Amino acid sequence: MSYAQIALIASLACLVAAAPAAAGDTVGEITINEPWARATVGAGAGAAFLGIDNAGAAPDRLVGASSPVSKVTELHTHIRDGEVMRMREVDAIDIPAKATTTLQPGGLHIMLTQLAEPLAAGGSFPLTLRFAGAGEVTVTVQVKDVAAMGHGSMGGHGAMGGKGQPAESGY
Ligand SMILES: [Cu+2]
Repeated sequence: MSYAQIALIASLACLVAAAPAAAGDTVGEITINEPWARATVGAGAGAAFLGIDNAGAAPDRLVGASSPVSKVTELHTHIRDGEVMRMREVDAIDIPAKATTTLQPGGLHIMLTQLAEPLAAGGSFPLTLRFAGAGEVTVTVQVKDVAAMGHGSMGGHGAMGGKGQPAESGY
C-alpha cells in the first residue's frame, strides 16, 4: 500500500469521524439551536420550532425552508385577529445581528404542510433553512410528543380535545 493510499484512507477516516460533530447546524455567523417539531396525529400539517443565533455584526434574513417530509414548507407567524390568533405566511423572518431569534409555539414557526406521513414522537427529520446572507444550512429536527411539552395553555383555544385535527391556532 502506497503512502498516497494510506493518506487517502486516513483522511477518509477523519471525515467519517468528524461527521457527527459537523451536524450542520451552523452556517456563517448563524447557529441553529434545538430544532424540534410537534408530533402530529395525522399527515396534515406540522410545525417546526428553533432558535436562530446570529453572532455576526450584520443582520440576516431567513427567506425559506424546505424538508423532504412535507410538500410545502412555509415561514409563518401569528397575528391577533380579534380574540383569535391566526397564522399568516411571511416572506422572510428578520434575524437581527448579535441576537437570538426564537421560533416557538404561538409565534414564528416553520409550517410543514402536506406531510408525506405523520411526524412520530421520538423521530427526526432534516430541515433546510435558507438565509439571504449566510446561505443554507440543514438541521435535524427532533419530533416531540406535544403532551410532554407541558406548555400548551395559550389561552382561548381548547384545542387539546384531541380530535385529530389540530386547531389552526394550535401552532
Ligand atoms: Cu403555521
